[in-house]
Formats: sequence, C-alpha cells, structure tokens
Amino acid sequence: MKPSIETIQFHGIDALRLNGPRGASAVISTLGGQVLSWQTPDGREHLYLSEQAVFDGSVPIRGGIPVCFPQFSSLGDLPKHGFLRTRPWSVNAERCSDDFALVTLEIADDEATRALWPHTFSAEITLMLEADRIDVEFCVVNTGGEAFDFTGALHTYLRLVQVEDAALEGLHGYEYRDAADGDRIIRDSGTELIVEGMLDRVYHDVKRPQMLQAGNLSLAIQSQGFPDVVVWNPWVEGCAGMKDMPADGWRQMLCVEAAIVRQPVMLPAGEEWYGRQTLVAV
Ligand code: TA6
Repeated sequence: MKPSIETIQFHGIDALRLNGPRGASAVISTLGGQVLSWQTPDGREHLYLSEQAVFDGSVPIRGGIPVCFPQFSSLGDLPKHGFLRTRPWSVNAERCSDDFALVTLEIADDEATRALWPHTFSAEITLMLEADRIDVEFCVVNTGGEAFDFTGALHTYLRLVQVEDAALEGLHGYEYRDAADGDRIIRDSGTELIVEGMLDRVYHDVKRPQMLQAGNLSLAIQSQGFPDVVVWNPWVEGCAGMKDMPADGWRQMLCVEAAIVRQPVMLPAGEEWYGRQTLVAV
C-alpha cells in the first residue's frame, strides 16, 4: 500500500494518521501538535501513552512527544513546559511519496499566549514517517519587532517493556544536572545509563547520538539544533504523584528528550530557529 494520510479521531480528539511504507504508522493530534503513536512495520509501538492520559485539553496529554515552548520545565514564570501543549494547532501541509508520509502542523501567538508571554511568533511541527524512522522537526519564527529568548524540548516518551532492562548509550563523558539529585552537576562516567531509580537529568551540549537497547529493541536517537538531552523517569514515587499515570507507568517509559535548557536561544526579530529529533528502529 502506498503511504497515505487520513483524518481520524484518537481518544475523542482530532488527529492525523500517517500510513507509511511497509505498514509503519504514526498519529499526531491537533491538540498540542503532539505525536501520540509511532509503530514500525513489525507492529511495535515505540511511544508511551499513559492509559490515564487526559484528552480534553485541561492538562497536557501524558505521553507521545509533547512540544515544550517557550519554557522548559519550571525554568521561568510561565506554566510548566510553556503553553503549546494544551493549545489547538492547525494542519498546514500533507505530503506522501513511496518512501514517506509527512505532515506539518502550525500555531501562532494569540491573545491568550500574549497574556502569558508578550511576544509574537509562529511555530511548526513537522512529522515525517519512513518505514523504520520518524523525524520530528520544531521550527519557530519570531514574527515580532524585538528579539526574544526561549528554552524548550521535544519531550519524547519512549515505550519500553520494562525500564529496568534498558540501557541508554551515548551519554558517557557528558556533564549533567539532575533535578532528582539536588540539581547536582555530575560528569557521566558509565558507558551506559541504567535506570535504577527516579532521575531527571539535563545532559549539556551532547554531540553524539544515543542508542537505547532493551531486549530485542534497538533505537537510535539523534537530534539537531537542540544542544541538550533530557533523560527522565519518575519511578514509583514520581508516578504516585501524577493523576494521569498508572502506578506502574514508570516501568513502561523513559523520556529521552531533545532539549534547549542550559543556554536559552535568543531569536532576533524576523529570524527562524529549528531543531529536530530523529528516532530510528535498527
Ligand atoms: O523533562 C522532564 C520534566 O521536566 C520532569 O521534571 C518532569 O516533571 C516532566 O518533565 C513532566 O512534566 P509535566 O509537566 O508533563 O508533568
């Protein structure tokens, strides 16, 4: 079957399903411009989506790839992770060939965003699906007359059978700040990262791709434009505090995020910035 794109309802909200080569598929919702599912031709789902996720826009959807902008986490006065996650985006472009399906969603400032953050901007999220790979690109344009700063992330929730069996390679030697460990700055000295408890790390200036290995899963994770990599798992205690996560949800997920955290981006008037995260099932 040739790649195609269809409009669907996904948990009651408007979404697009990308049907890619060899039976690969992905779903992106207009709420939040959020990728919510990615399946490779073997039928394996690679993104975690909480079974208690809320889809009415009152809170961000817990799972998939939330878009955090113009603030990462609580590093400022804005709502946590900014304000794009609960806003409606619109479809800007759809394209298919024999090898891929691609959609672009867009959003711009309005009265509600300007009430929180006094800047004018437009943003796009582009999802490109190939047989064994997705590319998610986030682009921001400063449409106003003055420069602004931002931080942000593609807050990717990867699905695992059991996080304790996973090993994340590629972060060796990089410095990180761990919010789950008193914000201490540490240099990673292990050859691979094994999750053995709550962690909430921002790795700085990461130049290498990561490889997530777990049982028969091998996933390559690469980013462009985003200098930092965030690795987050809430573990038992973090999950207990989240209404939209089941008690054992921590076990089936690991966030590996393409992020801008340590050094905000300064975007001059009229300029454009973009960053991308690529996930490849190998
Ligand atoms: O990216 C990691 C993080 O900033 C963690 O501190 C954790 O709280 C997570 O994001 C989820 O944030 P949320 O607002 O979606 O509950």
